Amino acid sequence: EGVLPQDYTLIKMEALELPGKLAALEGKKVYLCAATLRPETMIGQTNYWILPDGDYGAYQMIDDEVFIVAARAARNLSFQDKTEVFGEAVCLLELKGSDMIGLPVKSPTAIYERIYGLPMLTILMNKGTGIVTSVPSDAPDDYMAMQDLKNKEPMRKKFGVEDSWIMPFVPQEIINIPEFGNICAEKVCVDLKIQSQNDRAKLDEAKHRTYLKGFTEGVMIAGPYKGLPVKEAKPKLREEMVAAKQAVIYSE
Ligand code: A2H
Repeated sequence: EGVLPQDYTLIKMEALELPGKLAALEGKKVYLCAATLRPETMIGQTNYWILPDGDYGAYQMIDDEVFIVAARAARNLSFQDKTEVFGEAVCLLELKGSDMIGLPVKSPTAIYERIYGLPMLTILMNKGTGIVTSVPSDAPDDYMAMQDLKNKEPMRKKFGVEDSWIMPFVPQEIINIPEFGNICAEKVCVDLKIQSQNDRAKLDEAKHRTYLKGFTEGVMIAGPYKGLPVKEAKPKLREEMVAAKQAVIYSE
């Protein structure tokens, strides 16, 4: 890490409405883009995360598309042939993360066809796009951030999160890991008695326990590659999403 560039898959989540400030983008195809290392888990998305105080922007990309990402990511994309002019990302609209709370999107391959933007306080604005897609079945950070919002009404109130954006959504069984069952993130968070999304040391341990095992021993139990090992399904799903223009490769 830090030596070789990280190769992410940018998942293009299509904005289904353009309320408030976003109305300025009316008539355009607008995508919120989330960087992931686990494209094979996208079937299990339940929501996406943004940092409420984070600075984001809507940037003009090629093919008449608009990407909502952090400025740093837009600049990187401009050097990866995703903008009209090399090295130049045109910002159409500046946004705060809070502008996206409750914004519905349709995200590729997800079982839930309409998912919502929710606050996560541990998002790093200098990694990926600053937008993270949430798969609480397989990502301990996503699982704990979801638990925090479901269990803490004051937190929902503080960020203006409506119950209908979170309560109906539950972790989906998408990958089996022999040692951890069908919802590995929940199992590991419970085993380690993790209390919240801010329990950094334990969450790092949980990630460590699940990340490698998911790849080496995980088997898909949902989606088109049901029955296939994760390490075989992963490149196939990534390539399919890229070919279908549902995702782009992004490195930083
Ligand atoms: B992963 P690495 Cl199912 N701030 O995607 C905080 N976290 C971020 C981020 C940001 N700005 N940008 C991306 N991420 C998350 C899926 C997933 C991820 C699963 C399981 C594990 C996992 C669904 N969330 O990551 O620091 C994204 O979450 C565990 C490593 O570059 C991205 O992949 O190694 C991962 O962190 C990138 O982490």
